[in-house]
Amino acid sequence: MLIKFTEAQELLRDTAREFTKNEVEPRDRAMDENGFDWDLFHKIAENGFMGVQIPEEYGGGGGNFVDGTIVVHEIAKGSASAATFLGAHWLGANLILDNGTEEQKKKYLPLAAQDKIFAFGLTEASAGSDAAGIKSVCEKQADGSWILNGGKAWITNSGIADYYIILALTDPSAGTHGISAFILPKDTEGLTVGKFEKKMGMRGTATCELAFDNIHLPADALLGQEGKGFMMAMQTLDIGRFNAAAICAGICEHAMEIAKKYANERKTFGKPIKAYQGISFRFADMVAETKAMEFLAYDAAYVKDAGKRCTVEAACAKLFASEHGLQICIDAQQVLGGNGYSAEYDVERFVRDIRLWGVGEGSTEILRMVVSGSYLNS
Ligand code: COS
Repeated sequence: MLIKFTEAQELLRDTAREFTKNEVEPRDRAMDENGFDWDLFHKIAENGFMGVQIPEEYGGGGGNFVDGTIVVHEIAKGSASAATFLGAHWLGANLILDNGTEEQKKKYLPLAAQDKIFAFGLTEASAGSDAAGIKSVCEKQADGSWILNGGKAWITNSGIADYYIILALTDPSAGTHGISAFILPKDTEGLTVGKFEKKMGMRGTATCELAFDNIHLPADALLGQEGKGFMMAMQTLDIGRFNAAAICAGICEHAMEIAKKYANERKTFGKPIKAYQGISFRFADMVAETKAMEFLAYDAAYVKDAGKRCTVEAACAKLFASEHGLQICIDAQQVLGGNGYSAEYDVERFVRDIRLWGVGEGSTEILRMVVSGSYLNS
């Protein structure tokens, strides 16, 4: 690999890999059937993964973005859902780390680093790709407090989160500059958690509707500057996107491992099926494309760690990983023939799981807009 991990990062990778083998992978099939696994969550928290990127002074592991990418990449090799849960938690926690006042950081980051779950609430039922089209409104009161009305949809970790970072209009006439972010604790009066979505995949993550009915928030619930919420959300999504690319790479590596074992063991016409070029060349493409996914994901994380904007790198990483990743999972399924269609061999689940990344945290169409816009207009 061109990108060289430090010794500490190699140790983190090995720790996350070991944890995934022992604790994560054995539970993934049950999570697909039963939903979010609280027992696994407690183990994730006990092992310090919740706060990998939170500075040590706030009780976290003090890692950087590459460290976070390493963790979700490894965990995705055992469970796409568990990795996606963690990535969504970090989206919320990162918003506080990057934009919070010292008081907010001291209050919330130690909780995020321990065992309180955070979620990032941007999308609404009628505003996904057009993120600036949200309708939730947060009105400032004379005493500086806020009243929040509206709702959210498709928020990963909703229904299980302790804290939501909610994006809402504070000046509906100001477009993207009229959106602000707020910290909303789960037990706030006026917050209703709706039904859990029945999803094609990623069934080990919780996804619900949220409704806000005249929620009274104190003045210090505002996160970052008033009117800067859209930009903060976009910066956070950049991080979400390169982590999503790493999750895709992890899912693909898991699918390929299962397909490789099968290709070695399964015989047709007197030979293991790996002896046929129709199968072996498939593996060549799968290996090459998965390597490219890793490069793109870690490259974007490195750019972010260097303190630079990584919007294009992150969009390229997720665009490539979501499209090629889906095809790799389908190809791995094909290697297994009829068995690939059975839940017993797991790969059908990966096809369903990875499909999320063609639409979540920036659809492939939005990512094409981001990349082509940056290239053609520069
Ligand atoms: N980092 C920092 N700033 C950013 C940014 C980023 N990644 N992306 C946009 N901005 C800034 C722009 O620079 C611009 O600032 P100024 O007005 O000060 O110049 C502002 O934010 C508005 O940007 P833009 O004009 O590009 O906004 P658009 O409404 O045209 O939206 C897209 C742009 C389509 C790219 C955005 O809405 C998007 O990413 N949509 C998908 C949302 C998504 O991923 N949803 C999934 C749900 S989250 S699970």
